[in-house]
Amino acid sequence: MASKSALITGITGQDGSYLAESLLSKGYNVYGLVRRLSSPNISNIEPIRHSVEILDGDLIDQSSLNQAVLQSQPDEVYNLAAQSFVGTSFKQPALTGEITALGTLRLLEAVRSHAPHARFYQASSSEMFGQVGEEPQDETTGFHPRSPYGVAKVYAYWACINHREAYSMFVSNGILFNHESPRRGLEFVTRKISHGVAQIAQGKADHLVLGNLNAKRDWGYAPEYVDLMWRILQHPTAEDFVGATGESHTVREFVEEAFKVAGVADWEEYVTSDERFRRPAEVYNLRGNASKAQRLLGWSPTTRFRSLVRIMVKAEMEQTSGK
Ligand code: NAP
Ligand code: F7E
Repeated sequence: MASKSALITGITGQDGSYLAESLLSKGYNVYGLVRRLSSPNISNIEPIRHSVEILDGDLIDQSSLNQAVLQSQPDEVYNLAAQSFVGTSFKQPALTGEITALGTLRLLEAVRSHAPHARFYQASSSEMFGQVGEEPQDETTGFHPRSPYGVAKVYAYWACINHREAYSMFVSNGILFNHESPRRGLEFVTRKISHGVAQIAQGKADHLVLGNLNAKRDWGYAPEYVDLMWRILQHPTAEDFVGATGESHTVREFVEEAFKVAGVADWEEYVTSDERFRRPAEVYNLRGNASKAQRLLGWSPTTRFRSLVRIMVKAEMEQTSGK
């Protein structure tokens, strides 16, 4: 049987790079959409850059998406590209809407025109739940987004369902809770902490400034979540699934555990909280229920909170010490 082809938008990001590796190991032909930057940002895909086909394109530009779909003739499309940082979405709300909301619609339209039988995965987010009215959150929980990012993801989520219903396309949402790794961007809180703690442990920094230490998140390990994305598209019918660990912890607990792993006592001496890193509207508490994914897809994450912190801090200590 001929190999399947997959088109990944956001291949240079955390999830895109893990997903590309996973699909290559399954024998897929992998195409990655990459936008033009003044300095290329390909460190995450450096080891596999010769095994994947890079296509120029931007979620803001319809014709580049049409071309990417035509060139790749995908069996599966994974839409992982987004302006994905909630903090920036408050500063650049219209750009976030252009990329994260309308960009998804543009890609759906490109697939509808040029590969209507392709299966389409949308990177939906627990940030859509926002100000939650029930705990834990699952596929039936209502949305109350609390940021321009969350609002844009709600638009994209419904655009996907509308294409599924209006045009009988195979479009599925993965509503994934936070998932992290050493490839996480430095501005996200887990990586900011693991990086900051490693710097402090090695005497290269003497403090770490954060925002709201009381926020709670359901943090999982990214490589396990890209496996869920693939499983969602192998399911016989297009449906939406939550991906989560079912456990939530505060930012403060993440900090405490990270200092413990790094072997630095008295974390409170190094960490301060500053308004600069607080958001105009906060999502205080998220915890997911992934029992549908467990039941129908056989997916359950195995990396728990303390192992995740350990993976991230150890990777950072090695990098910071130049090993
Ligand atoms: P990420 O590391 O920030 O990666 C985002 C990717 O999108 C990067 O490859 C980026 O390219 C690309 N991109 C941004 N703007 C673009 C544009 N205009 N056109 C084309 N590509 C563009 O994000 P991630 O953590 O891997 O997350 C993947 C997806 O899942 C995102 O849609 C995110 O919103 C969503 N999500 C993430 C989580 C999580 O916890 N990680 C949870 C739920 C949902 P550059 O390298 O050029 O910047
Ligand atoms: O913040 C608090 C902050 O920026 C987590 C994205 O992948 O997951 C991510 O969004 C929490 C928030 O991630 C700092 O206020 C405290 O309550 O790491 P984050 P996020 O906003 O949860 C979802 C599921 C996505 O879909 C998004 O794309 O931590 N916090 N102090 C801080 N956050 C940051 N960034 N920096 C701080 O100093």
